[in-house]
Amino acid sequence: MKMTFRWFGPDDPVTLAYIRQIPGMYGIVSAIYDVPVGETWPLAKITELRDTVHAAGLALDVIESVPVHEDIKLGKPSRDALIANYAQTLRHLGAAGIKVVCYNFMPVFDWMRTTLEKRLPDGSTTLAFDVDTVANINPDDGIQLPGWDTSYDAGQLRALLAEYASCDEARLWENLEYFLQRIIPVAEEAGIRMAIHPDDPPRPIFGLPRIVKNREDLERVLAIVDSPANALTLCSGSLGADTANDVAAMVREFTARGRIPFAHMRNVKVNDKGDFHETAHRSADGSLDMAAIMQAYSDADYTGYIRPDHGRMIWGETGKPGYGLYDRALGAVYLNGLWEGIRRAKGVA
Ligand code: DNO
Repeated sequence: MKMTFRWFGPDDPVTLAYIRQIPGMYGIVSAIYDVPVGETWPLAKITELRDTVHAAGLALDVIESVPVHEDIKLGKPSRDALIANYAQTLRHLGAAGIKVVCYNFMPVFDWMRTTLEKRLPDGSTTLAFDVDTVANINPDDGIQLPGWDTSYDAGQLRALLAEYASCDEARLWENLEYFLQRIIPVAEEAGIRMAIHPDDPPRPIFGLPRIVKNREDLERVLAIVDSPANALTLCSGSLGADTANDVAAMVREFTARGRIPFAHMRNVKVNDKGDFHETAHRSADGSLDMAAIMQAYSDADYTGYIRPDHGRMIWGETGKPGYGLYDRALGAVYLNGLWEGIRRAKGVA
């Protein structure tokens, strides 16, 4: 297992020097943030990022994310040119030594929360999602929710949602198939494993289709192209926000098939309705048995990348919600501790 940490580039107040001081830290997960979605990432920008990370004593093997343009998800005629750009980005990433590319296929919204500052009894704040709040929003009136960054204004958002009116789940699956059939051969040649991130939360929102929500969906994605390069970012917190999902069982199944190059570890407190908030990583703090999930990775002798996903805001830290230093660092140390204990008990560390 290789422990990694997300870094948002030179403007991130969480510096590479701080990240390196977290015990057991192998590398960074990052991206190029100043190239518009749909354009090719220049090789020079990628090698500069890699060299910066390496100079700080950390590896850069994983990119999160190379975003997929909405026209590709919608299957518009412009998709071929956009897929060609995406393919070229993968070639550049491969040339720079990148091994894994995380991406998602969620229409319009990436992850979505209804509040970024739910206060927990211990005084910390955290991200939360409330099913009724979202159900009561009429997207035509504009969506004022904090849980997503976007460059769309209200009018553009309305237009985009209107385009998705004719894109149901079946169509979205077709468009994912079209994308993967063209991208996976390029990834194979570039030495890259594409790792799809599940939908977060794992449910339709605002009438938009969502197709990566559970075990069956993951299985179906992998079947589109049966190649190690067509793989998963197994996100415990996203999948675990549906109590019907057994995350440890998914880890067992898909590691056995060699299809999890990258894992996000996050705990959530969830109810059967689908409301949830993010908690500290420890099993006792949330609904997910994090120890059982790490045990599943250990039983597979997992050698892929893991990162602590979001953390709470603690100790007065301010900044990008979910992405402060302190609670994510505690998460990394907790996960490393679990791993050491589990490996020792097995007699392999
Ligand atoms: C949220 C992240 C997601 C993730 C993308 C992957 O914090 O887990 O934004 O990076 O969905 O494409």
